[in-house]
Amino acid sequence: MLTFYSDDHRLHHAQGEMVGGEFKPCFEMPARADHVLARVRERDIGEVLAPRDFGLTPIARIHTADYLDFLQKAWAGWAAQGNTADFLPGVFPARHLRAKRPNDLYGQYGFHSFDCFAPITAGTWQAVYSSAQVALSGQAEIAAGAHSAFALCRPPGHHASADVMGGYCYLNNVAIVAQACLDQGAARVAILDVDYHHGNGTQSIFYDRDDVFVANIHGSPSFEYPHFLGYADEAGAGRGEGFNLNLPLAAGSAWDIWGAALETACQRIAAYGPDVLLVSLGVDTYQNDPISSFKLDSPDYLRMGERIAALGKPTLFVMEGGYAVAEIGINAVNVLEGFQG
Ligand code: Q9C
Ligand code: ZN
Repeated sequence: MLTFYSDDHRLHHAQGEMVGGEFKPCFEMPARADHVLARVRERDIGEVLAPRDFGLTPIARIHTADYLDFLQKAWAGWAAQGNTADFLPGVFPARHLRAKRPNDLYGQYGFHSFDCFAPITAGTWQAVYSSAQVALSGQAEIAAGAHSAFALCRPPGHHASADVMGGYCYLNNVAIVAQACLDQGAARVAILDVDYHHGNGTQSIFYDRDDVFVANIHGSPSFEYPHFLGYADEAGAGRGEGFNLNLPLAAGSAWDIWGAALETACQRIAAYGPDVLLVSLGVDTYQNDPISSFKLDSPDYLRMGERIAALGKPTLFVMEGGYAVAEIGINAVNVLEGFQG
């Protein structure tokens, strides 16, 4: 299968994040994409292509104008105030406050964030814009008749909702692609999110819709990030009722439990009968991932790909998380090789 990739991901390399009360190097780092790309080449799964530029229009189908305006202007405004270090938010319109968008940049950052894990740097906008174009280029390949493609996105996207960033995510690449599929004539799209963390952004974007079925397998929010979404009783709302499936799992889950959840998700996807399948491919379910608790081993990712392939749908894999940097390439490409058989 073809892989889409842009070097622009390198433009987003933030200084750090809070871990155990200390400011430590970001887990979400450029080396992640480098390792995946190296493995794609080593295993020779297919050509690597630069993305095409589809512009802002498909991105604006998912994200609000205010949000995109903030993301594009934030760094320049921050730098104009004399700052040189990363821009991070610190105040959010949580319960008991008023969610009215302020005029100042710092207030707007809090308004458009749910945590402090989406820093803005000089190159963040270009990196996230190109990451979305990588995803859209994969979508175009599927729309042109390919059975599968791999969008090697970085930064990831599944924690970002229509107007709120967080969890290393700014633009929701998989959601942008799902909407592009629909806009080009697909009637039903399924998203299978296998990242260790619940894809809260993706869920929220499609929660009241029946044209995108979203299935998530993840560490339960009862103990794991993002803490405030991802429970099993979240099944969709309004006409979207029954079109969201959450399979939260216990800490320490290994392939026996994880694979059973995948089986459940795949049966629901098969029953939905999508025209296209989009996989939010996070490999932070790996046993040696530094921020996760699941116990998947590298060969398990081959089985994951095999089961997804058995759905028989045109499938776009969209890279999300995975922080065991040395093994992220092996695990991600194992899914693709398992899929290809
Ligand atoms: N102790 C993705 O995998 N970490 N994002 C918070 C709090 C944020 C993960 C840690 C994890 C975000 C795309
Ligand atoms: Zn994750």
